[in-house]
Amino acid sequence: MKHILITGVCGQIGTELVRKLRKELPNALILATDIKTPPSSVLSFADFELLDVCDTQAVQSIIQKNQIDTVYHLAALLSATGERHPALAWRVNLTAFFDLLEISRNHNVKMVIMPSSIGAFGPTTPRDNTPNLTIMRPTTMYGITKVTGELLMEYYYLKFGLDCRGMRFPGIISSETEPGGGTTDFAVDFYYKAVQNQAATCFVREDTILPFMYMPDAIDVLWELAIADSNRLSTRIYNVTAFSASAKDFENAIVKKILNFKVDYQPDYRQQIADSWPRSLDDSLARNDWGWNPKFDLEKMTIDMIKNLRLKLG
Ligand code: AKB
Repeated sequence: MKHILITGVCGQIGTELVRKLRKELPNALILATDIKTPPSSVLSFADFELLDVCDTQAVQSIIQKNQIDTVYHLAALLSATGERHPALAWRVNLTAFFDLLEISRNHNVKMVIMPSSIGAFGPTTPRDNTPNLTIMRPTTMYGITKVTGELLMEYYYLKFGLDCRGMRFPGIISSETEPGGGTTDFAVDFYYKAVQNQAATCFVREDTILPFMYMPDAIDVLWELAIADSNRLSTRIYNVTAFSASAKDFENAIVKKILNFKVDYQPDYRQQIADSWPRSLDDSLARNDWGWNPKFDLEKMTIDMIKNLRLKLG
């Protein structure tokens, strides 16, 4: 029986990952944790304990007590929040992650899965069809913690045999839990505003192109990479993407379904972050090594998002 620990379960990914893990592993111990109490949906799929990932003693005690063998480490500050609180981003995204890796190797954890991000790239990275292995000089604290986290994962795998696996997620769009503090959050906001017949204010220019993925695909990435045969993995960290779109492309896709939707573009400090990230990713390694293949493009996602948000928001 698997004993799984999820940190940061209250975030955008965690709230949906628990459902998938429970479906795939009905008999597993799934221990979801966060510094705040989760929505009731999480509690119906997993046990829950309050946990501050910066409290090393508490992390160690939870891992030991529950004989954890697999960790999904989702606790993190996103890019825009990280720019406002760089020291906290370092502590949560990196110091706590380093401590978690140390605890894992010393207490029989077999696998650690941690999402990285397109934020790990920087302005000197080739921005189109960005390769898996390329220049990585991020200029945000978020990016610095993500690229360093990636290096730590490779190190712990090579030196200690800890099976670390990560994926560089693009902007993730979900109808269930709203993101908090990311640079790609504008796209999610468009859908919420459109369904409530409100105009959106967008904090990046309309021609800002970034890679994106719909949450059901992101959950598949997390599951498929975790169960992939280790012998087939040619790297520990994979680029993954579904489609690239500009802010205007999102607006146009929504207007096809909700005719009166309007966006006011008012770029702020997040424009500079977006401009330092890839416009599109080469994820052929993930496709070749473990069969990654997204199901949603912008149009399919837009139909599903609007349907789900109408049900949710009435
Ligand atoms: C963010 O915008 O910070 C995240 C990410 C791309 O990592 N959504």
